[in-house]
Amino acid sequence: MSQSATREVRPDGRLRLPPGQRLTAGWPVLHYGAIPRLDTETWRFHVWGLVEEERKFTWDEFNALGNTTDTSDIHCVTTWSKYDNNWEGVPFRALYDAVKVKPEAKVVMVHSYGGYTTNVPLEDLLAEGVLFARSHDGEPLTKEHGWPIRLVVPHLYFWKSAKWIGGMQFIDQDRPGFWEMYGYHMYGDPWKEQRYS
Ligand SMILES: Nc1nc2c(c(=O)[nH]1)N[C@H]1C(S)=C(S)[C@@H](COP(=O)(O)O)O[C@H]1N2
Ligand SMILES: [Mo]
Repeated sequence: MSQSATREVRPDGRLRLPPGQRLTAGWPVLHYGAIPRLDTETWRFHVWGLVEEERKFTWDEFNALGNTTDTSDIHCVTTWSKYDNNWEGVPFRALYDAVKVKPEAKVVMVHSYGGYTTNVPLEDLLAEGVLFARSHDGEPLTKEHGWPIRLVVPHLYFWKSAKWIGGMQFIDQDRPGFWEMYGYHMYGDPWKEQRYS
């Protein structure tokens, strides 16, 4: 990657490459534990907590919520970044509109098949570019990258982008997810280098 690429400036005036990051050409695979065995017949997306009605969406119901594409950069806390990822899937906003979230809900505990969790403020999930991605650069997600669907939260470190996502629990107070319990930052803004707390 050329020097100029790493000095690129974003429309908001911040450097495109957050501090302490370096560009990678490939796409590393990073997760704790084994890849869960899933199939779209039995897959469900469970929504519970501070919502009017608890729901379990089937694969078809979930995908019928809406469709969107977004291109964004990945910033992993272990210092690799990967530019221009083309994602396609269900926008978070479509799920949000479908489940009638109670006003007390402030945070979402994201749950993945296999037991991984991560906490994200509701406001951040409603930001531009947040989606449940089924495909990356025009190809279905591979198993190691989160098939059949993963969360993508482009403006936070990539550990918030849970692979093999299976549910969201709406809660009124922030609490740590899996890596957050082991010292990762509760929020994780790459431009503020909120890596560990
Ligand atoms: N379910 C699950 N999702 C996860 C993780 C995990 O361990 N389990 N690791 C996170 C971390 S730390 C990173 S950096 C990214 C890596 O995604 P990738 O393997 O597609 O690059 O997934 C995130 N999502
Ligand atoms: Mo990570």
